[in-house]
Amino acid sequence: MRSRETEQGSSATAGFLALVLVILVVSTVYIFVARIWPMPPTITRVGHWIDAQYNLTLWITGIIFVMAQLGLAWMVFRYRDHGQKVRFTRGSHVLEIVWTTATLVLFTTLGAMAVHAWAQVHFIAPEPNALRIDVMAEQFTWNFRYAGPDGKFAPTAPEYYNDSNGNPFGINPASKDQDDIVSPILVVPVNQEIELRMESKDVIHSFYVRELRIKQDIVPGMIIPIHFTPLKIGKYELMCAQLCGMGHNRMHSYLEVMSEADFQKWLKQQEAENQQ
Ligand SMILES: [Cu+2]
Repeated sequence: MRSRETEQGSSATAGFLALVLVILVVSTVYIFVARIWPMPPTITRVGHWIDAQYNLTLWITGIIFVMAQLGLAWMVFRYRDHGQKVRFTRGSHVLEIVWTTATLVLFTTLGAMAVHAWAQVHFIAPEPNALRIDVMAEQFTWNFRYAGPDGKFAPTAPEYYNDSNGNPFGINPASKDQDDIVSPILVVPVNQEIELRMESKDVIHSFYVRELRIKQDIVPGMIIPIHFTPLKIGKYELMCAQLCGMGHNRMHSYLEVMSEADFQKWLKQQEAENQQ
C-alpha cells in the first residue's frame, strides 16, 4: 500500500479499457464463427465468386482486426500509469511507411481480385438472348415490365405515369403497342440470363436480393442495367436497401424463379388479364 501512495498511479482505467477491448474482440469473433446471421445460399455463379472473395477478405481483415485490437489492449495495459515518469516519443517513420504500404498493397490486391466478379455484373454486357425486364422503383413499390407477346417494349413518357390507372411506367396510351406486361413481382425463368434496366421515378432506391448477391442503387434520371442468371427455382425476397422515405419498410417484393414451362404459363396468364 505504501508504494501505491508514493507512486500515485492507477491501473484501473487502463485495466478496464483493456478488458473492454478483449470483450469486444471475443464477441465480434463469436458472431462470425457461430454464424449467427448467415447469408442464404446464393443462386448464381457470380454469387459464388462474390462469396469466395467475401470470405477471403473476411479472413484477412478478421485476423488483422484480432491482432490489432489485442495488441492495443496489451499496449494500454502494459504502459498503464503506475506513477512512472512520462516519456515523449515521435513514433517511427519506418514503421509508418511499412504499415501504410502493407495496407495499400493488401487492399489494392483484394480489389484487383474482385474485379472479375464485379465486371460480370456491371461492365460486361449481357448475352444477346438475355431476357430484358424493365424495373420502375417508386415510393414505395416495385414495378416490373415485360415486352409482351410482340417482344417489343411500348414507348413511354413521364407525362403518362399513372399508378392508379395501372400505368406506372407511363406507356403512351396512343401507342398501338398495348401488350406490355406490368407486374408487382419479378418473375423469371430458371437458367436464363436476365437483364434488368432499372429506373426510379422519385428518389434513390436500391435493388437488393440477397441470393443474387446484388445490391444496386437506382438513381432518378438514369437507366441502370444489371444482369444475372438464376440457377435455382424458388421465391426470394426482394427489398429496397436504400432509406427512401417514410414507407421504405413497405418497399418489398419477390423474385420468383420458375421453370421455363411455368414461366410461359405465367406470361399467358398475365396476357389474358391484360386483355380483360
Ligand atoms: Cu425504396
